[in-house]
Amino acid sequence: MRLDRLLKALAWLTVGILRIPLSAPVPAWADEATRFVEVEIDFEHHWIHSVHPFLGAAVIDIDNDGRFEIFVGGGQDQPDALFAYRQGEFHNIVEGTGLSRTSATYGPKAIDMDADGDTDMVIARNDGVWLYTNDGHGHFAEQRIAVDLPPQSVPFDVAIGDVDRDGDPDLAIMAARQAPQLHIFRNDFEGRGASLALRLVGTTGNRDAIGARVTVETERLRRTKVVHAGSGFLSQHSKELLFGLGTSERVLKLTVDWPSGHSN
Ligand SMILES: [Ca+2]
Ligand SMILES: [Ca+2]
Ligand SMILES: [Ca+2]
Repeated sequence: MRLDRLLKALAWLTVGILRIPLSAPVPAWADEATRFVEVEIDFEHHWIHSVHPFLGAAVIDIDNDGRFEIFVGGGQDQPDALFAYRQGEFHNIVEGTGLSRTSATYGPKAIDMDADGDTDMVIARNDGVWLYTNDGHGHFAEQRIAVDLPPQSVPFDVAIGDVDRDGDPDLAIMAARQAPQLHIFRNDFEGRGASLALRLVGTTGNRDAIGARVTVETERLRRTKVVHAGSGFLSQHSKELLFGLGTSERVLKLTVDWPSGHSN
């Protein structure tokens, strides 16, 4: 190709690339529910060179009102934050929840560890892995999990999956710097409630059903979860949605709102 033709082609490509985000039509499937609006959150991460930077956030409904809150991990000497979206603004409501510490947070995970129907949190911090048990009203009891990690290793993140297929969530902890780096811990919580595991397969939208919203209703409770992709630092939960149902005996209704807009 002659040089002038090559330059013309490059110029056309450049213009084309620049124009794409400005002029591309909104796809037909992108209705109001799938467009994004930027809303500022009042949170600036403290990062110092002696610890690793901010790595994690989690979406959790702390008080079972069907509206999700957002947990944001803090840096060294910085409290974690928990944002509730009310009247078009995010408000930090972490105070009084028992969720915050000032050690650097690497990987927060929202999961009902004891399957009592209230979503708990497991948080990997630079001083260990911590369990926060939810009382169902958004107040959490803190307990350091006795995981046996090699000395000098740092728990960078926690991924959740039912490894032994008994219905409760087990933990995969990535503790970098020392081999072995991956540690699996089985959940043997005594007296746990009933549980339901769902694996969604999309047929008209994305096959992993990422973005699908599932609501389970029993004779005692109503819980909603969303299928997420990626979680924290270099980790990913299993794609099953694990519902803790407490003392429920029957699922009365199960609704799936697919990202395509369809419902079942
Ligand atoms: Ca809520
Ligand atoms: Ca729980
Ligand atoms: Ca299990």
